[in-house]
Amino acid sequence: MKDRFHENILKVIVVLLAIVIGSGISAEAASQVVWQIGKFDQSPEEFKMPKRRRMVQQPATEVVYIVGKSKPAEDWPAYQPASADKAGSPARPYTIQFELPQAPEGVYTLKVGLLSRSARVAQLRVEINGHPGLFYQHPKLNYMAGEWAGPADTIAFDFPARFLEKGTNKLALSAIYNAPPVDNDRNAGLGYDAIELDQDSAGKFPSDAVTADIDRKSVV
Ligand SMILES: [Ca+2]
Repeated sequence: MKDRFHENILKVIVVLLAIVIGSGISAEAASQVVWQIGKFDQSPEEFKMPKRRRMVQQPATEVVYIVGKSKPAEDWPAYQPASADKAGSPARPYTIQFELPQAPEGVYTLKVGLLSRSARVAQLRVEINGHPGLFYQHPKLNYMAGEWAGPADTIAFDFPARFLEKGTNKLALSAIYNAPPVDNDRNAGLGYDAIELDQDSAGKFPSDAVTADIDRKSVV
């Protein structure tokens, strides 16, 4: 009888161990954050604000944000003017530079939280180490109170590990607005809420899905 009791206890321990190990494996397979810039809170307050705290065109300076060194409040502007803001001037990309200590593997997901205060909604151009894609926003009204409340959208897409490399990587974001400029409305551009790169190291990316995925939303 006593032996059977011990046997049952042993069975329970084995089952519990299996559950713990199983949950550990599934946790490892889940997506992990590689880096995040800002917070997804439908506000650009953590970023570098233009003068008078309005979402207006900022001086055209080169933006290179180095993950691990740069600070959102000092190095990433809350707003990015679109290409047509100034009579069709070319888009100035904001670049994120980051290091990968290991060879990239699996599937990566980029999430870009955007805010807009203009009816002229800019498109987001993303270039990952030279691989371009163009994404259209579908802003939803944001009813959060505050000076910056406005339509918001988060663009998220997967891309394969082969877009990245061990060592230094560059990801460039641009605001594109191709309609003719209108004198009384120069506010087409992107407001940033947060940007995040995730990795699912166990994920598999279908070999023909990149083009399909990016083409669905882009005209590069
Ligand atoms: Ca934010």
